[in-house]
Amino acid sequence: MMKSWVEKISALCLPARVHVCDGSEEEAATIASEMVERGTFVPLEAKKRPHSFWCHSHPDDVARVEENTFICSKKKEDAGPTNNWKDPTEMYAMLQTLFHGCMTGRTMYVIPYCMGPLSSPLARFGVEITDSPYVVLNMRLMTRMGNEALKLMQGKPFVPGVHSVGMPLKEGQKDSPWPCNPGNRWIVHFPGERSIWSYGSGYGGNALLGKKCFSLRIASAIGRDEGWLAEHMLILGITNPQGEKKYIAAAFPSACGKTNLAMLTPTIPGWKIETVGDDIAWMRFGADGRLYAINPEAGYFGVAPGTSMKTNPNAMRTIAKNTIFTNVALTKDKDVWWEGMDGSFPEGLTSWLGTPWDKGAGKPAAHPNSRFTVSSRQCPIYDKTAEAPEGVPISAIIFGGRRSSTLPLVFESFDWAHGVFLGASVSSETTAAAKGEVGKLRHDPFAMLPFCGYHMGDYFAHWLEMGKKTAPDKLPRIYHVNWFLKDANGKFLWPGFGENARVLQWIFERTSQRGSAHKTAIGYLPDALNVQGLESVNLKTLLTVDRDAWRKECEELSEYFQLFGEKLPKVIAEQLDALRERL
Ligand code: SAT
Ligand code: MN
Repeated sequence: MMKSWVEKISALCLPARVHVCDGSEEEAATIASEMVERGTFVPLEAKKRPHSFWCHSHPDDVARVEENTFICSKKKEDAGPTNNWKDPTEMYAMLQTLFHGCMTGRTMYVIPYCMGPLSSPLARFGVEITDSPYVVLNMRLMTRMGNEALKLMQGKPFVPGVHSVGMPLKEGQKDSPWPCNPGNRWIVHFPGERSIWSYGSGYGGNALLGKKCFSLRIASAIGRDEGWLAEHMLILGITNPQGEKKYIAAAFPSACGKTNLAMLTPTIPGWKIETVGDDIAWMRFGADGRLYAINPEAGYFGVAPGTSMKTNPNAMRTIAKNTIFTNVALTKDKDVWWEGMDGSFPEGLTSWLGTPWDKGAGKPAAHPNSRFTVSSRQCPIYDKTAEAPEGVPISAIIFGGRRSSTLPLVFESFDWAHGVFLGASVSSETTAAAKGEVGKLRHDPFAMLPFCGYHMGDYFAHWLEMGKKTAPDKLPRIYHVNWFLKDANGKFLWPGFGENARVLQWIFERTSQRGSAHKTAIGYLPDALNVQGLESVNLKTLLTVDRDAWRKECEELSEYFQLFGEKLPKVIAEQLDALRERL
């Protein structure tokens, strides 16, 4: 099946050669040295950061492109109002023209890969065809890729994905270090036949098809059909001083701190956090009626700026070697740098644009969406159970976003349906992870707005259905958090990072029927938080329900929910009515 598909794509894209990736170290080393030769990669100083590379993209190819992302379901109403849609037959015909000869002069790489631990019954296979060696090396870190996956996928279904940078090379034409086609980008999903086509971008989620395209957009559609969940969630293990361990999944929009929370170093004595995943969770009910999660990925594609020994020491240790850095700044002595890294800024920086950086220019040296790509196994707190085939049992699900007001630091839902309503109600200020304005408040239900492969109203309904699959006491409890509240002077009210462990402690205790809380109009709020050793925080402001602001929030939500028309589950509308009543 795979062979004939590869031949068909090769006949369409007309590459100069075809290379089936085995995933070996030798293969990666060869590709990396070719990229050094071509000027895409700069090797970093081996004594400081062994086997690591710096590269920078085309200045217009720096983030996900939501306006060029399509869900081509048979019927428009199945893509819903939050996705771009085109008729699949028309789109397919357009893609045949677009991809015709698009790999001329290039190598076509065939990447067999597995999302999820190789031995997991929850894992799924994919094959990405790409003409980008950068994609090959990133997919090698982000997925289980190569011979092993290829062997296991024999006779099993796989999600085919075709990716091209969209820049064929004419005879004798010199390649550019970051080939792409910013004027002509298409990130296309066919959830019906479960396939992906991506053209014109070489960056992140646009090009690494195992990530958002497969593990969220296509997988969410598979999950709806098969009764499981594909979510934009980190997964962490948390152990209390008595040695009791639980797992928590948390959904935040892109670049809102999932990696930092997943790798958190608690400031409270005796507590321990371990990382299962930092971006995506696939969850289904186990035989015991509990919800189990796996992380389909094998690496982190994390935001670099702001990452430091102070904010995320585990991430800093993870990226000490074998890491690809994209769009960060390069130091004189061939190491990497970004805004928010420890210490003073080094002289003689090369900016993410590849040019000498002038401190006075008022522009950051690293792009705000610059990233590191690294294998999970290098994380010093990588959870031993992260590779467990059956996944880990989830005790709590957290939703959150960047909100400067209204949403308190933490609150708990009354029950599953109310929790689903909280997920549907998430809004967050936009970040540099997607092309477009930064800092603008937008609705981002379940942090899945750019990643849901079908109608968002049906997605809400699917979540509600999931809650009926087991006994209520077996369901994870659902929370909403907001680390980003600001005071009147625009200063953050909560210190965040390692101190977020205090909030996780309350959640941990609540799921053990211990933490105390009082009922409010919006949910259960903590009676108290462990703030021992924390310098003056205004807990009162962090844990209040501002009724006027919440009434406005309801008006806002009521207007937003109209977008889903008939597809808005009645339960969600009722939850909103009930909230209004309580206010
Ligand atoms: O570029 S990615 O989609 O992988 C990053 C993100 O937006 O979460
Ligand atoms: Mn993400």
